[in-house]
Amino acid sequence: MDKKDIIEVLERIGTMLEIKGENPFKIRAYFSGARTLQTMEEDLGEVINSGKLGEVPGIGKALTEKIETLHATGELEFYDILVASVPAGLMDLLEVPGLGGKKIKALHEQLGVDSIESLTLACNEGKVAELKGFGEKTQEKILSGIKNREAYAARHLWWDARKVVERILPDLQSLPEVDRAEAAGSFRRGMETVGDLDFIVASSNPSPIMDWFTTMEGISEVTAHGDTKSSIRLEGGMQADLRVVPPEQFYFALHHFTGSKDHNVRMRQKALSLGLSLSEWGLRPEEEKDSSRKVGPIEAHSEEDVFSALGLTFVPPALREGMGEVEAAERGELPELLQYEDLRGCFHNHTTASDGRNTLEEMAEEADRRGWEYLGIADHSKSSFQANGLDEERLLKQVQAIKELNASGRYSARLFAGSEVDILSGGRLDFENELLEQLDYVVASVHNGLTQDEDTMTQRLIRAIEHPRVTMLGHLSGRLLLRREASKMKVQKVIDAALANGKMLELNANPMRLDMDWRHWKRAAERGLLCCINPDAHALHHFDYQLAGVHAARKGWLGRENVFNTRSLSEVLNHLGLPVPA
Ligand code: DGT
Ligand code: CA
Ligand code: CA
Ligand code: ZN
Repeated sequence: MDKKDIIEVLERIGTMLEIKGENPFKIRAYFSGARTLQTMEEDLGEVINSGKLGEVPGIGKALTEKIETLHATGELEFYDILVASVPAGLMDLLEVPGLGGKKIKALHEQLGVDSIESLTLACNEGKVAELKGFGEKTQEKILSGIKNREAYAARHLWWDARKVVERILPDLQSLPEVDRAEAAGSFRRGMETVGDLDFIVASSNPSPIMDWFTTMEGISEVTAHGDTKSSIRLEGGMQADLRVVPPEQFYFALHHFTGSKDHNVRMRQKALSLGLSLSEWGLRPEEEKDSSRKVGPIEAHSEEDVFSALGLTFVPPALREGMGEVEAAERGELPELLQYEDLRGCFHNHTTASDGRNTLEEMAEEADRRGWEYLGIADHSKSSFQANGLDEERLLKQVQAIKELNASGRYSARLFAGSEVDILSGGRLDFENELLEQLDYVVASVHNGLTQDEDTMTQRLIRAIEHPRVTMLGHLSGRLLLRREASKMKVQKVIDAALANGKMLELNANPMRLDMDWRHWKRAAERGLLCCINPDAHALHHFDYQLAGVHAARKGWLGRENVFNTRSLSEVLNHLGLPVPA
């Protein structure tokens, strides 16, 4: 093992000892040993061979032996044992700038942080800032450090891609050489995660556009700079391609690069069945080999034209996943998709009573500001103690407060008193029926034991669905996109149970969740499953998440009629079995 690697091992030993809270003198020995090696000018191998390592100031006997072993064998039992004794997630935290052993120890002991994921959560909840020796600044630094670390991960949340597109696209569109510009690819299809951005531009003068794109602000690397195609990496890690095509090709290129591949394959097959050939360049009659008759290409002045040339109605980008959209467009049977404006309220929201950042009143005010007809409050239940879940007494107080606010006429949005009740590990709910009966509705969610085996989890969820007081299940799979896998379960069985019991499933609109996944919604909704799109808001601006939820719903072919919270207040009251005012 060479010097550089040995230094790293020594530093990691020091850090692990810190995390374990070992003797500070012992810890310091490793860090100062690492520093000594760093500044040592002589060749480490020579020093060792001449037997003089032990004489170097700052390197004691124990350290000398370890360095010599590492240098000779590349291994050290002491190190291996230590590594095995520290939770793996804790060592990941070292990759966050500003975090060393002592801070990690504090985070682990005082907040139960054991992974990047739980650290992000603790920061978002403001808990890190409250720790002694941390503060608001440190918390912010940690959060941005985590973001940077993720930056080079392969995919990005649609929500984050959207911010980048909103920054770049208007500037691109306003360049004088640009006729038209769009962001295509998975972003345009509203995929929950996006690999790279694909900008398509119509212009007959590409060169200045290429120059602009590759010298834009916020670029960390230009990976390709061609005549009509360039690729960049942005600060933050996201990659973007830009293609310039002649104006007459624009809609064919836009369609092609919007994808998906499966959709494109179906479209090309459809074209072939009509004797046409479809590509990113255009649509033209297939070459007739034995004919001298030349027929010109078909023009498209909009994307609609591309579809109608194939006898298809327009397929919204959200549906272009090869899930039968081309066949449905042939028959003119595409659904009228849900729109953001259709939403009239939502039901899964938190306040300062549990782990939200805004009070009940602030949330109500925001609902009014957004013109919503109703707002459901569903704070955590008592078993979610890490989220300051409400016990019976605090929940009843909140129910009372909500009643009083409704009676006061202060807000035009009707408030509903609910709870996000934990589904305990056997499927039992966190509150007794007697209490649940006092609520307007119940969102039942899993927050612990997410790694149960498939059958156990399926049974657990079904039992919750069968509980008479449960209105809907929250964030079915518990996945956190790009961070945490979905819990294993037999989704179809859960959907069957929801249908049999007339219960709803949530489409959690948090851009990191988008759960239940849109891939299940098409068929489930066809069978009659009702969807409720909820932001799971922990702060006022989280209501914006509803937009991500609507995108996911559209990918699941959902229309207004499939979504509970598009309904009017009186319909909602009816559904919940509550009296409708005259
Ligand atoms: P991403 O970036 O991984 O989130 O996914 P996309 O869908 O944006 O994929 P990308 O960026 O590789 O390519 C953009 C679109 O271009 C893709 O959706 C369909 C089209 N495309 C790219 N390569 C192929 C291909 O080999 N065959 C076909 N049929 N279409 C392709
Ligand atoms: Ca892409
Ligand atoms: Ca691409
Ligand atoms: Zn939850």
